[in-house]
Amino acid sequence: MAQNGFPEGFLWGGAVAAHQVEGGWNKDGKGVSIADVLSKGSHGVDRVMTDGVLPEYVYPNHLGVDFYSRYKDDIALFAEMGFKCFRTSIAWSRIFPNGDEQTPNEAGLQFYDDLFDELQKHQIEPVITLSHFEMPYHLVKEYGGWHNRNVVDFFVRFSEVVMERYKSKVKYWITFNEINNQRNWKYPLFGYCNSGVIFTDYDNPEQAMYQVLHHQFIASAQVVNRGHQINPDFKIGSMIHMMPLYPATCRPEDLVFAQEAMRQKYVFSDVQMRGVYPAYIVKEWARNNITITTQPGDDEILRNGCADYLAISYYMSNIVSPDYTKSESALTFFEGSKLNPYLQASEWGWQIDPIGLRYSLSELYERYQKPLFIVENGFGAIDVREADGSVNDDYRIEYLKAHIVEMEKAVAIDGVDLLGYTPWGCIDCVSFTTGEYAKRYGFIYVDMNDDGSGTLARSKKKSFDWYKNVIASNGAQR
Ligand code: BGP
Repeated sequence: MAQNGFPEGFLWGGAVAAHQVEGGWNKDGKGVSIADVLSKGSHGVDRVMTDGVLPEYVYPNHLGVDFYSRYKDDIALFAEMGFKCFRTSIAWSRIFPNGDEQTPNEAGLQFYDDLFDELQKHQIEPVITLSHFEMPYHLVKEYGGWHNRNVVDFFVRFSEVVMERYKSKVKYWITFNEINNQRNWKYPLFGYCNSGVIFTDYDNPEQAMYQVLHHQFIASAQVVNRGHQINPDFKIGSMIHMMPLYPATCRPEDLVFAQEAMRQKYVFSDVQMRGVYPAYIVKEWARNNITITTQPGDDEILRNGCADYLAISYYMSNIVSPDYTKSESALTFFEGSKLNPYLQASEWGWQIDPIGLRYSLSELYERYQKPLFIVENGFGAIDVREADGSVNDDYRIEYLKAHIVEMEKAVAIDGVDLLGYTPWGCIDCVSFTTGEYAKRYGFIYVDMNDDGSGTLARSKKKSFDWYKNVIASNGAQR
């Protein structure tokens, strides 16, 4: 191990998702995906789930940042920063436009072949998410999304097709992006995009959510299993949105409340990492009269499909207490939480907590004893471009630096086996929660604005050279 704490071969890189960067929403046979019918929001979070009937310009994902045609130039910039890996997703609707066809769309498969070849040319390892907040819209309309068990088979077939096709080009896979975020009732958008289901449309929303999840757990386990048959060297991860929930005070009631709240996150990784539903959730279902429809053999499928590593996104922490009401959480990301007096928050109420990252890594590593991968972390901000075109994003550098310091402690002091680090939105892209271009994360600025103006030209922000140095020194210079 290198003296600075990061192991040799540590995967420094960046992350995006297909629907937030690619654009080309109807090119080369691509079908309509759920992300294509989400309207733009505003500074707050009010993206509208439409039926694809609004005028085209209000759908930011139709254009993304035109990565579909500009990926070669963008990858050259990633290579200039020294990226060892690049995380993106495969748009399911490029491969199976409706989701339920027998034959995949060759043009869609070819696009990712070319993309992976380009990465390979620069020795950048792809890290590929199979489901990142999008699915063919047809499966939502005709099948009711992931509430319908047939969707499991469609997803497994899609996954088999791409894992077979790219078995010599892609080693790191992730089944579902932030599978646990569906539980964040404050943002029904997460559940909708992950599963095509609005849980509150059901009489028992909790039961509907767990039914959806059971199907996704089964699908994920089957994909892990099939993937290992296709190529035993594959590393297939599950992923959660990690947001530690701290007790608001040292009052024991607060501690137990926070512990129970955390289980609502851990249940997702517990099932995928251990292959069995934990006792606390079985008890919870019994208490709340929740019944999940399963099929014979499901337990075995789960047991035989444990993920190889746990990927996490990490942006913030929150504090919770049984005393907090829903309305008090207006300023924070999480329902039932308040602003933490010891932390600062971004304009969107995302509370900045680098130490929480170290805490999270240690907790998760001790819980599962399997490698971890930070596949998202970053600071969304409204960047100002100076007259000379420069963007002095010192706040972003400061945020990332502080997180890297804590990440190193997790590796060097706590002994966490950490595979890599891919800051979110390494190139500016469409914000997921707000649908805006204005909320930016990138090292690379994209000239695109929410009023539709902009040339889509790329330029380097101050953080570009800073991150390049971080990577070149394997994290020592930051
Ligand atoms: C995560 C999602 C990403 C990304 C990120 C930042 O939850 O996995 O897709 O968008 O959050 O969120 P936002 O773009 O809303 O700022």
